[in-house]
Amino acid sequence: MSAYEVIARQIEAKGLNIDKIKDALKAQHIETPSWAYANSGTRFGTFTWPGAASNIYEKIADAAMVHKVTGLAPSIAIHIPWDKVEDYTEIKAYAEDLGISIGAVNPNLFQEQEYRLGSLAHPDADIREQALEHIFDCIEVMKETGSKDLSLWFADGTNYAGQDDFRKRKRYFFEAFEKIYQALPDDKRMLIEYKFFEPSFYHTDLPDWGMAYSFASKLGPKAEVLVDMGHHAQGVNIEHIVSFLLDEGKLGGFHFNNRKYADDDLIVATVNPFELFSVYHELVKAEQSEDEVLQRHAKNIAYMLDQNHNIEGKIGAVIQSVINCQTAYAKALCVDQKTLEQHQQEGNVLAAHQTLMDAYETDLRPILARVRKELGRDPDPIKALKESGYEEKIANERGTADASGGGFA
Ligand code: PSV
Ligand code: MN
Repeated sequence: MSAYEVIARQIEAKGLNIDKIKDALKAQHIETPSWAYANSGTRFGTFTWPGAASNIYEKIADAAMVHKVTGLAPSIAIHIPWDKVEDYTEIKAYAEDLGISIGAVNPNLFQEQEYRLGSLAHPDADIREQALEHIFDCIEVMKETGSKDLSLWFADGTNYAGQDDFRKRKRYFFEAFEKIYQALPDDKRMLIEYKFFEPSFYHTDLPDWGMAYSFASKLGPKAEVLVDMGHHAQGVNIEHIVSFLLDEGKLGGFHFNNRKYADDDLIVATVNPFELFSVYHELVKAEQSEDEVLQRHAKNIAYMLDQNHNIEGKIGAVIQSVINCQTAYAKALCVDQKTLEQHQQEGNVLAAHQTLMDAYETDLRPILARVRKELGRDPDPIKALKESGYEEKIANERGTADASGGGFA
């Protein structure tokens, strides 16, 4: 019996259908971020990588390569103005030619000198207006590229007690959000991303899921919350937040990455794979729920990476993240939900935990290799990248770009 057959039988013995699991895995979609392909670093410095992308065309080509070897990354998120071009219909066509599409559009409201005291919550009405205009421009970019999601993150906050008035800033945000909401076409949505600190160190205007949720709820159905895995205090139970937002119909998207200490933007699931599995477990339960509203909502989530690799090659690191999302999803799909529910109902604490762990501890690599083969991909995407010669090719053609190609420098 092959390794695939052994595990497939083990899974079917739990009453699960291996073909359904494979179908779900084939439909998985992870969006990669344009900024992950460029040279980026920390405030201490930036290490350049041979062949790292320095414009949106190169970033799209790299994202297309990731899709080519994984089969589950058919879109790229862009960040404006890092990815600013004259004609956005051109990059849409370029991406489509390479087999991918333009995903979320991220306005950048944290780099200009004007934003020292904030963007939408800046004390000066002219700066608030400038920030709002930039977001309106990004909505136009969405229309031209066919993007569905406006992904909003704000560095707004203060560094010192008494520096500004919380309540006033909150109201500025809501006023601006209402205008953005109105400008957004009905087939598009705005995702509100929170982050508890950094670059502001005393207070951040949108620090947690509760405040993002409050704004999104008041705005209406086109506004939802985006969960970035690195944007919580240590020890916060992210899967619980995910479950709550799912149940409220307000979970719009993810920024997957991993961290050890703060917002480290490391390769997904390299520090805490169990956390990612636990998040996917909540998602799978919602996807498989008999509650149709919940099910529909779960199927409409934007799964995006948000990473900044500063000591390693860009493309392999993105592929590894995509693979780690695939692994977590596969394990969550292998949870015996019926038995789990039964143990929960009976209050059998240990058996419930063991049922969950049984899926987490199953080595699904043979199943994933089979899924990739059936998608027409190499069973080992990292090896496929190496063997393709793509990295040498771009290093030769592009050379080593300086650190200003987009992304945090
Ligand atoms: C902020 O830390 C953030 O998570 C936001 O999503 C930004 O758009 C992104 O990182 C920039 O790398
Ligand atoms: Mn993010």
